[in-house]
Amino acid sequence: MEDILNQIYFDVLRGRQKEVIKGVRLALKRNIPPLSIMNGGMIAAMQEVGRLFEAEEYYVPEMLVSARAMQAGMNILKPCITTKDAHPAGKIAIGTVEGDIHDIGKNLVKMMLEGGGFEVIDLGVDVSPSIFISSVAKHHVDILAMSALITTTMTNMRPAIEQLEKSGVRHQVKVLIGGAPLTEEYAHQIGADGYAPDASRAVTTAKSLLSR
Ligand code: B1M
Repeated sequence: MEDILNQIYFDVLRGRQKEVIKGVRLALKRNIPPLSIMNGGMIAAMQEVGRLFEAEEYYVPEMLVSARAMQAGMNILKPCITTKDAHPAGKIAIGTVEGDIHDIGKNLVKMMLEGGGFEVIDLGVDVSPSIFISSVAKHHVDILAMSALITTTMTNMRPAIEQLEKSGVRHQVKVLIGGAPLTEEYAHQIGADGYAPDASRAVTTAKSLLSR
């Protein structure tokens, strides 16, 4: 198991898309759990990509090819993680905040939420507060989920929550936030209802928000 995960790790790190696809298929064939492939192989590699970028050993093009390789691997894993439930646990609109185009984490959270029985509307990336707000009325969602990966874009969550209040729809939805630079404390500061540090905890937090 270690060998295959290591191989996937290095293939994501080097941005070798075809090899990642082959590696993930092989790992599934050998009954390695999808979440181990995700966490032990691909997410670990993206963390290293971030470290190399900070150390100026990787630049944006390298980050991008690694991101594409990871996305290709996630596409293979998706059917193993997601389910379509006739009676969804709730409806969630998810998006990456304005100014931010990072979507790997957001897509992973989406996948896990679907696996947890939620119906998920994907608003995409660079989502303005007004799009978040209009999704509440348009899709009748129970939860608005916002992701941010950059310290300068996470600040766009507060205006979205403020606009929800101004539009008079704040009471209709719970707000869940997450992304690498965020914290529980920040969630309290901006008036969000919940914070999750990773995709699995996004599912448990979403469920607990709806049972309150
Ligand atoms: Co960017 N980038 N990037 N990048 N990038 C980071 C975020 C950075 C930390 C790298 C670094 O310096 N170490 C840094 C931000 C620094 C800061 O905050 N001040 C950074 C930068 C600076 C930039 C640019 C500005 C670079 C430039 O142009 N000079 C630029 C910004 C573009 C923009 O958004 N406007 C940029 C661009 C890019 C690429 C396009 C090349 C690419 C993204 C491709 C894509 O997403 N389709 C990219 C990548 C790949 C990264 C790193 C290397 C990896 C991100 C990732 O996918 N991680 C990243 C470094 C790092 O994270 N170590 C970095 C894997 C993913 C599974 O984890 O997204 O954290 P993550 O999601 C986790 C949790 O955070 C959580 O669950 C997920 C998994 O369990 N989570 C939630 C996420 N959303 C959630 C929502 C929830 C709950 C949990 O509820 C709603």
